[in-house]
Amino acid sequence: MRLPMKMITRQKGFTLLEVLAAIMVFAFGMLALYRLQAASVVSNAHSDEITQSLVLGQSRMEFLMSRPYTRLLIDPLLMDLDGDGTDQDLNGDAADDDGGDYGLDDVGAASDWCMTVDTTKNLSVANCTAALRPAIDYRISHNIAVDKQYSQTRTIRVIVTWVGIEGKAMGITHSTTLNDDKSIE
Ligand SMILES: [Ca+2]
Ligand SMILES: [Ca+2]
Ligand SMILES: [Ca+2]
Repeated sequence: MRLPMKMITRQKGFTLLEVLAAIMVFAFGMLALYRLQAASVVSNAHSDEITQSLVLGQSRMEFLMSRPYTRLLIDPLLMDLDGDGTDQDLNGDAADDDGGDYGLDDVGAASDWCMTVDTTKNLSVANCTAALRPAIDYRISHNIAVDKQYSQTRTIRVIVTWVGIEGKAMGITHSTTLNDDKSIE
C-alpha cells in the first residue's frame, strides 16, 4: 500500500528576508516623513520671517510717509543725514558716481537711520552694529536720496535685514518716491 503523498504546504508566516525588507521599507518611509516634517518646519519659519519683516518694513515706511514734508518744514527723518544721498552723479549718467546707489542700499551704521528689534521681547534698540540673532533680531534701516534720477524728488528706501533660521543673511526692501511739488504748502 502506498503511503499518501505528503502534501507540500506553504509555510505560513514571514521569512527573515521578508521581515528585513519590510523594516527597510518602513525605515525609508519614516526617513522621508521626517525630512518632509523638517522641511515644513523650516518653510513655516521662513514664511513667519518674511511676514515679520514685511510688517516691520511697511510700518516704518508708513511712519515716514506720515512725517511733515512741506516746503517750510521737512522732518529730519526725511533728510539724507549722512550726506551720501545727494548729487553723486556729477557726470550725468543717472548712476551714482560712487557706485552705491546714492546710499539708498546702505544698512546698519552706514544708513541714514537704523534700529534693531528683538521680536521675543517687543524691544527696539538703536543698535546698528550688534550681530543679529537668527530669527530673533530684525534690523530696520532707512535711507533718503534727494533728486535721484529726477529732480524735485526724494527717494525713501526702507530695508529690513535679519538672519534666517538656516543662518542665511536675509533682507526685504521697500522704496517710494516723494514729489517735491506736493510738498509745497
Ligand atoms: Ca544717506
Ligand atoms: Ca554717474
Ligand atoms: Ca549712507
